[in-house]
Amino acid sequence: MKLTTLCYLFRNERKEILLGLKKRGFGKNKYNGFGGKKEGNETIEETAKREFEEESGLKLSKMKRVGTIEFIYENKEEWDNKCAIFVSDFDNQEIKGSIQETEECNPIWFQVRDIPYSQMWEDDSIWLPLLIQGNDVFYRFFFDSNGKLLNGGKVDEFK
Ligand code: 6U4
Repeated sequence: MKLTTLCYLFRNERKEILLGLKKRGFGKNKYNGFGGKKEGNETIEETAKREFEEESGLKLSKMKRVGTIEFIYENKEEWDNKCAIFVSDFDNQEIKGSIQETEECNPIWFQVRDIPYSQMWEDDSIWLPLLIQGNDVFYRFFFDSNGKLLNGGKVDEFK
């Protein structure tokens, strides 16, 4: 299964979150954190930083690993991915670059209380609120081949 990353950037004492509206590829027209596939022999943290910069324009110096989520798709093995989840805080680190819309993604700050869950992957409303409260997230979710959530739950073996 391919290894992927997702990173969520917060600011203003975690009252605001940066989300990207994906404009193409997997998850098109959905808001999500920033991330993608591990390449070559980079570490998973290097992947997370590279993908964050490619999709948002921001080069972060600090990210914290907070969990692992497996996304499994019925009859679409090529979509399956094991995703390393990271968080980062805008206010207490050196950040290079500036937020930029790219061909791939449009980054937008949201108030945490206004996160657009109806325009996100269905699983996000289950675990993102817990992540925002400072919890680790170790989950596995199963989807049909249209990306509809079938079932899933916590997985302790990832810890
Ligand atoms: P690159 O490597 O930039 O081409 P991309 O086309 O964005 O990657 P892919 O297929 O490499 O996507 O990786 C899938 C991305 O989508 C990862 O960041 C994880 C995320 N993802 C997949 N299923 C998800 C789901 N059900 N809920 C969610 N994120 C999901 O929140």
